[in-house]
Amino acid sequence: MSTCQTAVTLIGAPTDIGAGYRGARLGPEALRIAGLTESLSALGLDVADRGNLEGPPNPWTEPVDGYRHLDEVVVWNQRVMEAVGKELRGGRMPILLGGDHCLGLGSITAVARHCREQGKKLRVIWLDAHADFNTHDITPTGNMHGMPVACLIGLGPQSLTHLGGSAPAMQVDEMRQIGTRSVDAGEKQLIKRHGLPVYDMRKIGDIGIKKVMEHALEGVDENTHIHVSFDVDFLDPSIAPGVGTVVSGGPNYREAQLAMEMIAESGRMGSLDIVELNPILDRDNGTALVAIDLVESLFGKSTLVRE
Ligand code: Z70
Ligand code: MN
Ligand code: MN
Ligand code: MN
Repeated sequence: MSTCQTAVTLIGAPTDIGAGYRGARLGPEALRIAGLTESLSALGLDVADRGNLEGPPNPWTEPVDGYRHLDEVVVWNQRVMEAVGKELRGGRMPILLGGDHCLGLGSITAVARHCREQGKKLRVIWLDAHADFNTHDITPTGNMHGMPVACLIGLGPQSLTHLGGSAPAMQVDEMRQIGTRSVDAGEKQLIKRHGLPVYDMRKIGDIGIKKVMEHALEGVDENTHIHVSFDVDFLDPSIAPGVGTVVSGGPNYREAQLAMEMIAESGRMGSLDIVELNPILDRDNGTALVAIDLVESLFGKSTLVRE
């Protein structure tokens, strides 16, 4: 086993408050029904399922000043931050079951604070078709699942950038984005201006997933906490159609699996989000099953014949 903790806690956050489509609120149940607890238990992990958090319903209203559902997004993220922080303080590895990706803000804010308190280095591995680096003045949609990375580095409304008390929660050089292939025009400029480390699909095509992951994990040592934020739309739609926004040209099964295996081999994963699964758009819960297979790889299930 190459993980640093064997006690993990599932935290459901059944909301699509930040998304452009409804259905991600069903993600936690879809993952449970597909057997997430059983799969992780079979790998020898001590799994606790805390059930689902509660939060405001999705009013499904139009954006105001470039933010859709800002007040509700703040409440959901506060609850996620508290729940994730509690597990970290208790020495267990939190696994956030989204819900849409706006919740990565609350999750990572808690993780970042924990790292500062423990004197640990933080590395966030953001697996996603999207950069989620929009701000209210450049967003084409107002959907807040397109903004958590910007908020984490201090670009956004005070209520979100200061969720954990101080801003920013993290520095841009603590982030590595993998699999990026759908970025808005203004977002591209902002990525450039802030030097956000992005390994897009072109890079994966150029040098391969193995080298990309070697680069992304460079500098990780025994004092590093890796947070993996796994947006299921990272995967190519041919293997994972059950997400709100499919984007063609993503990692295939084996590329994704190798990425997960390499993270597992680092032995430093300390927290995880599984977000944007949308069973309404899925077939036979197949995307949840694929996501779980890949999460098994994150926790050390290996394809090596001789280990
Ligand atoms: C677009 C926006 C998005 C999904 C994030 C898309 C954002 N850049 N979509 N996650 N599924 O609206 O900001
Ligand atoms: Mn995302
Ligand atoms: Mn995405
Ligand atoms: Mn399985």
